[in-house]
Amino acid sequence: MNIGTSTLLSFLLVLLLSMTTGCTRSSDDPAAGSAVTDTGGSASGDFGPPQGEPIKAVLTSPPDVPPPLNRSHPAKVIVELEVRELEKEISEGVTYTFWTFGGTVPGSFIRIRQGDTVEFHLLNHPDSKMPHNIDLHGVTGPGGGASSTFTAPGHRSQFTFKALNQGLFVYHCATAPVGMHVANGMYGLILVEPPEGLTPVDHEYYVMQGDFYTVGKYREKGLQSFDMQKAIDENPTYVLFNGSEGALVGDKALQAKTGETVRLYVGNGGPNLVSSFHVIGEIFDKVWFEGGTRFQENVQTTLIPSGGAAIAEFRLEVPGSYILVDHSIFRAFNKGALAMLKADGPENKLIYSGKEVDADYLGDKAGSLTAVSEAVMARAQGRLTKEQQISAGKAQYTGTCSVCHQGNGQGLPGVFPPLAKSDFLMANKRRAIETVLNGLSGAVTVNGKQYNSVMPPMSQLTDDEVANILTYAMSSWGNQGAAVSKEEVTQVRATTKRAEGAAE
Ligand code: HEC
Ligand SMILES: [Cu+2]
Repeated sequence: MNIGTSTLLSFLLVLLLSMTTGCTRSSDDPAAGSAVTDTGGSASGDFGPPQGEPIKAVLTSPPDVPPPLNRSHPAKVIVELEVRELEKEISEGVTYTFWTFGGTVPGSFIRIRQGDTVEFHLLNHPDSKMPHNIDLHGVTGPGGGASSTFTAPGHRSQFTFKALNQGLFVYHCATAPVGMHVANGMYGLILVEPPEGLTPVDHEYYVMQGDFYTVGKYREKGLQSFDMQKAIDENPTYVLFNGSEGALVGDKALQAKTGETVRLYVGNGGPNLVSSFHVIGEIFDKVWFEGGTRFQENVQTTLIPSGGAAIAEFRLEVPGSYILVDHSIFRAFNKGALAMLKADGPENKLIYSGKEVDADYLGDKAGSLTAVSEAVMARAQGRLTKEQQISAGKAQYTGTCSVCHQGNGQGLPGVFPPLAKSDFLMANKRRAIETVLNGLSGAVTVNGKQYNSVMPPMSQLTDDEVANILTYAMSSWGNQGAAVSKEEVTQVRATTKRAEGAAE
């Protein structure tokens, strides 16, 4: 067969296929929605005019999801979403002015049914500085609502759409500069349930990833402003679930019991990064990839594009802490893309022998970082005490230094030198700072014993963090040293060269 015939044949095939789908998906046929197409997926469709009294949509803040609709007919649904520009915590002791849909990042979760007619009201709080609008990916029509919803501060706007397609959709602000509005947290999820609803599960949670760009480096304290150049370069300072580092860890972790099934509605607001979404220690029994109609089974990591979503379902067999990460793993451990799901219940040693994942994976995120922010506040007010530095340093020593030098500072014989009663550490403060910032290699003698190994540079830590960690180490386990100040660390950083490949 020559090229000409095969091209012609495939052209005819495509024509034939589009004619068939054209019939089953005819939008003015009320039965179209229930028609099963040969793709195995659902049809888009109009289920006729709304029935009954208008319903006000229940909106929830993350990680909560509105309850299932359990409705068997299309309705008129009223959604009211208010934009607020709010200064909130992005990490312990770090704040950022977020632009939000409903006061949270991600914005309020919206849940409707395929075929519903949605009367959408966008309100922009009078305290806002910026105009905003909304583009809902679940809307059929140019701009997804954006052109009808441009709303100045103190104003409101309204438009109506019919939800023709089922699925899990992202919504976001699309006001220029679009990237900046999205980077400031203006996104959320809208679930369009299939007509028959979704299978009941024990827990439904709302988790959404986003990348953030601040002028200061990761965990640099205080109010941080948006860095346009970093955003253009796609070089985020933070990659986060639910808008702040630690939004879903410790006592804010997602909760479930063994034997229960969890359904995660996971979105990615971007603006730039694609997420490799993974739950450490779990396998997704089902993933409705890209938020669409069909599911894949037995998935380890699912890709969630910027401006996309996925539904992940799994049953919990073994109790413990499960860590949600973007498996582009530096984002999890150095930019904040880490959340937690805690499963309570009896051990199941046949499936897993036990041992907590916390210490292995969480590091300083396992504990509370309250002491850290207290120290930062105290320093800002010029009343930082050595005791506050020690408490803050202890929290940060855990997970940063303790993997090698051990929690009790004893090190490991022949491998990692001790910090406890270390003559090397205590002899020279400047050298101790240099060791942390720039690493140490070659033969060293500590308390009469020789070590010849490599300590990696830790210049990714802020000056505050280095000062607090060293103050803690030099005042613990029998050591009696003076406090190390942030200024001393700044001075050493300025006057020494970073090791090759180390963070700035
Ligand atoms: C990956 C393992 C590792 C980590 C993490 C690590 N160190 Fe080290 N550290 C070493 C090794 C190995 C040496 C010895 C290097 C050599 O032999 O030249 C060392 C040496 C030192 C020394 C000098 C020797 C002594 O015992 O007094 C100090 C001080 C020190 N580390 C402090 C820290 C602090 C503070 C942290 C956390 C910010 C830290 N280290 C994190 C492996 C590590
Ligand atoms: Cu906006």
